[in-house]
Amino acid sequence: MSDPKFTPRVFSGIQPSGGLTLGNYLGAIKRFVDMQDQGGFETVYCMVDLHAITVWQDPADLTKNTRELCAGFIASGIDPEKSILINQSQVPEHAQLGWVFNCVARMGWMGRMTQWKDKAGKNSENASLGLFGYPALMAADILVYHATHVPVGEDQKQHLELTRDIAAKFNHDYKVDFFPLTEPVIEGAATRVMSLRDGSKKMSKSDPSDMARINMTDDADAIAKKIRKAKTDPEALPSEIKGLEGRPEARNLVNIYAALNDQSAEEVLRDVGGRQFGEFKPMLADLAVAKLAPISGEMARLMAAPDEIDRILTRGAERARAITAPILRKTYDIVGMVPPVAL
Ligand code: AQP
Repeated sequence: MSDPKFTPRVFSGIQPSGGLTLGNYLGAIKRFVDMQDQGGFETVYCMVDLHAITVWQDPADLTKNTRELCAGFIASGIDPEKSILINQSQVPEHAQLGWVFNCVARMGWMGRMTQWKDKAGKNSENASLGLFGYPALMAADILVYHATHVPVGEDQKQHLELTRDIAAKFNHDYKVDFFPLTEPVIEGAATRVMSLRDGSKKMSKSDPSDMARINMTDDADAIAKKIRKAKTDPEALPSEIKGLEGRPEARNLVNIYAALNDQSAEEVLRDVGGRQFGEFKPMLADLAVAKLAPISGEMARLMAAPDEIDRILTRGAERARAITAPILRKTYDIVGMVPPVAL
């Protein structure tokens, strides 16, 4: 249960580090839309461009990907009137609180993050300082809104735990009860969509193989081809979940089907148990095209008017700053920073 002292507020973000994938859609954006529409929360959704540059981004691609991500949010059902839609760099309080949290978080905490280990790999001496500090900025993204809930995919669980650790350490060190202990919301049949080529690897927008992922901008032919070529095993589908044990690729396709069709994996297996992949894959491809084609069509329409996207983001930043500026100022007061005075 979240602390009743805090306004129920949802924050989540996605990096404009490439085109949106089906993993981002099922693991994150679909949940963002649900939380917006269910009511009871203020919702803030962000294109985390400052996070994206922790690894090299071509500037023109970053601009395009940020606008395309914004189009993807809106085409998927995020309403910029109901939700606050922003890109991180237009709301400077994210980076400013991020600096304070760089001074609260400990090196040892950061070094234990699996995303850091995965992304820096063996060449950590050559990784950016920003990549190491990524989770402190992510904590600031969330806590600069006093967000109480954060919908994310399974891979972000550890960063959410660190966000709670940073909030707790700040509150403890300064003897305040200022930052909430945010709840992760990791729900649905596809909290971890896997690569279509390797069931042990997450589907990722930066995977070098385009066949490993479904992009939200893929057309019907590309979607059907990628699903047809997806790695599977020679067995028929089981009728019960336990029959998916040790079959990560089969499990992944069933989970994708379930999430796209708003069903549980159990329900899907009840219907398709006993069928071969030769039969199931075309069913999945038809479903994916039916669900994704309207979104990609709407994305293309929105991308044809980039000025309108820029206006939405500028307006979003204005609304966001009405929340973030007072929270940052109060943080600075707690830390002991001298405030400006009227001249
Ligand atoms: N495969 C996935 N399954 C379920 N959820 C996923 N998410 C990402 N991939 C999957 C969720 O999408 C949100 C945004 O993620 P992100 O773009 O900020 O960073 P990421 O997790 O690093 O995503 P990618 O696609 O793997 O990006 P790159 O390749 O740039 O690192 C998060 O809620 C995440 O859980």
